Amino acid sequence: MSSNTVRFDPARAALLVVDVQPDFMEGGALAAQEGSAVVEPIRRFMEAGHFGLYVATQDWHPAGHISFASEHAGREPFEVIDLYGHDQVLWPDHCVQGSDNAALHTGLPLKLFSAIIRKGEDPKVDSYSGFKNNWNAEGERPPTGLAGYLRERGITDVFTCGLARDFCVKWTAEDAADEGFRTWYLWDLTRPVDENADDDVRKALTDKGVSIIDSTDVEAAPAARSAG
Ligand code: VGL
Ligand code: ZN
Repeated sequence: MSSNTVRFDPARAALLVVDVQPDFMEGGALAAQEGSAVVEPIRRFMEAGHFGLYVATQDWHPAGHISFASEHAGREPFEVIDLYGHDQVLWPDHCVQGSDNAALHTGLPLKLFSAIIRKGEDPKVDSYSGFKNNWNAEGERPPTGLAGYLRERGITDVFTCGLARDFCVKWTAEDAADEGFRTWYLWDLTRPVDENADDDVRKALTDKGVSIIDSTDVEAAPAARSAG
């Protein structure tokens, strides 16, 4: 047994698969580095059946979303502006509602998802986390309802993976920890927009109490062994 093996009750554990959508992969509007490389490993990891609940998030913006650089005259993608008192990265137009590249990647076993949480629907507010929008004009971060959904399902442990490592998976994991879930970040099942951010991402997660692990640390969990 690996000394890194993590222990948890599968019935009380959920896997959150964040924004595995073609727009975040090679050829997409906002590609993470080797974004498509997570699809097959996440598929295998889901099919291994370690968890009692599988939830996906889906970045889902109306056309003309405030996070799109195209909405800000004279601005280029990846510039940072102040929005409602917080940094806002301006993105290429991406994950527009109903577009092919906004669909969940069909390489995932989509039938295993009990819920799909769409986010970024408010035209005036960005949303990285599956739990809460970014700050709105009132300085609030309106919830998506995911925390309540997980609690009502008896979930105590949340495992996170998907795209992108330095934005939506990171924010989702941080919020999961803030919501009181024991939170795990499956590093190998993520890819970054900015690979130079890896050290900062690790520190931010560790500071929040999120455990950074690899998917192989879960393989030898009790449920998986007895299922063998
Ligand atoms: C994401 C930037 C903008 C992500 C979504 O899924 O990480 N990043 N929208
Ligand atoms: Zn987005």
